Amino acid sequence: MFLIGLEEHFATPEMQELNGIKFAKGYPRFDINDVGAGRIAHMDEAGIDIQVLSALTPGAQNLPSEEGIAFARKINDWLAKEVIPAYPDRFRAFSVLPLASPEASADELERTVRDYGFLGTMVYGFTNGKFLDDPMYAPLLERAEALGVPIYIHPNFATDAAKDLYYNDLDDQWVSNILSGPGYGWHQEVAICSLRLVCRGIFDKYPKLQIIIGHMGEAIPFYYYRFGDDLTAITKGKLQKPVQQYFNDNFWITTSAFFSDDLLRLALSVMGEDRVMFSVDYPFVSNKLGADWFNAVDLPAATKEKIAHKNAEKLLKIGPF
Ligand code: GRE
Ligand code: ZN
Repeated sequence: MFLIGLEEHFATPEMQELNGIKFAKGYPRFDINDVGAGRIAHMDEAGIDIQVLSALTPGAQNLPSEEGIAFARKINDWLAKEVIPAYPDRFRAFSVLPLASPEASADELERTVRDYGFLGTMVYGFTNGKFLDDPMYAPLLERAEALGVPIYIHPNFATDAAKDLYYNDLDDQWVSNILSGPGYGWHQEVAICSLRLVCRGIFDKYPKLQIIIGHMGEAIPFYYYRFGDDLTAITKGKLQKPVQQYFNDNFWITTSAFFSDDLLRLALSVMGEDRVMFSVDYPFVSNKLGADWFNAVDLPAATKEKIAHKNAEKLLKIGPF
C-alpha cells in the first residue's frame, strides 16, 4: 500500500541551536538532521513512499521578527533547492514560517507554495503566548484559505506560565518536563488550540480553511460528544454550526505516534473515513513500527487506501499514486 507520512520532522544543527534544543545522545533514535540516504533507507525498510517534511518543534516561530523571517526563508530555500531535488519522488514539504511576523508568514507561505510546490505549513501550538485564533494571525489564516493549503497544528513546548501553574512543583524536573510536553500536556494544548479556533468563529470567517492535527486527533475524538453539550448550547446563535460540525468540515486527523487499532476506530467513528491520514512522527517514532502496525490493521482495503494515501492526495492536491 502506498504510504504518505505527514508528520515527519527534520532539523538542522542551526535550527536546534537557535531554539536551544539539545537532545540526549541516542535520542531521538533516528537522526533528525539526516535528510538524505539514511532517512530514505529507513523509509524503504518500512515501505513508506513519501514523507512530507516538517521542521522540528518550534521551527522558526519563536525567533524574533527579522531573524525568524530570514531563517524561515533560508530553511525553505534549502529544502526546495537541495533536499527535495535529491529525492523528488520521496520528499515533499510543509513550509517553515516566521510566526512572530504574521504578514511575512502569509507571504512566505505563498512564496513556497507558488514557487516550490510546498503543500501547506506546520505551526507549533502558540507563539509568544498567542494562540492561532488571535486576530494577529488573520493574514496567515486568510492566505492559507486562499491558497487552498492546510495548516498542520503540531504541539509546542509549554510556556513558562503554564509550567509554573501545572508542572513545576513536581519533585522531578524531568518528569515535569515530559508531563508538560510529549507525555501529555502538549497534546491538550493542541486540543485547546483547535477548540479556540472553532469557538472564535474562525471557520465561519474562513469556511474553506483546513487544519490537520496529529496524534490520532489530540484527544478531540475522545471528547467529541462532549462538545455537543454545553459548548454547542452556549455558542448557538454565535456560531453558524454546532461545535462538533467544524471538526467534520475543517479538520483532518493523522495517526502520528498513536498506533492503536482501538483509537483508529474511535477516530474513524467521529471523523469518517475521508479525514483520517497515516503518519509516523519520525524520527521520534520508527517508520517500521508505524507502517507494520498500519499494514496489519483489520479494516476494508478501500478504507485503508484512503488512510494510507488517498485522503492526503485529496487534501494536499498531489498524486494520484
Ligand atoms: C514530536 O514531534 O513528537 C517530539 C518532538 C520533540 C520531542 C519529543 C517528541 O518534536 O515526541
Ligand atoms: Zn511530531
